Amino acid sequence: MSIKPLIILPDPVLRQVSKPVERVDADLRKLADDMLETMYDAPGIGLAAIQIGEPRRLLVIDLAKEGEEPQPHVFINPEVLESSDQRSVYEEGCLSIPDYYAEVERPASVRVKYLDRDGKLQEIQAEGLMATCLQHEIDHLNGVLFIDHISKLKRDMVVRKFKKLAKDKVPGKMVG
Ligand code: GNR
Ligand code: NI
Repeated sequence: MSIKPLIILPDPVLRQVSKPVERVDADLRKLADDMLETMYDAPGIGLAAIQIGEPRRLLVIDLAKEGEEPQPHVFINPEVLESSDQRSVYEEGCLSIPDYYAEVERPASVRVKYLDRDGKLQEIQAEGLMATCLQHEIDHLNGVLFIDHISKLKRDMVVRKFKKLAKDKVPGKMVG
């Protein structure tokens, strides 16, 4: 297992649409394990493969609280089958947009079908934080970020800040 570097805004990789997983094999399970290790290290409660530069339709989630038994979930080729009309608002963050948080409104519950790490077809009726997190991660598979769900004014501010941070990090860009 290994911890992978995270892709950070405004890297255009985050806007790629990920490709369906064709085979749930040892290679895919290794990727899922690396994603879980990277997520626990960050730490975060979810991670999509594209956040470590792999454009495959795969995400991991663990909502266990600190001190609890880990509850790693692997979702392969997830598809939202049904969304509730009822909405809920959560303060979201993203490992690809460090230290920025904003309230996002989404369907309060979703029914999602997916393959598990054994390649077995599964369905989940998700509510609460699991519903929000699944939607946040599935958005990543489609090149969508949580800031796409906030006002354009706020989004433009965040993108500008991260563009400036990225520019300041380029070697050779000296002051003066
Ligand atoms: O760690 C994370 N926390 C979080 C909080 C509220 C809603 C969604 C999330 S997902 C985020 C990790 C991440 O960036 N996943 O893509
Ligand atoms: Ni995210």
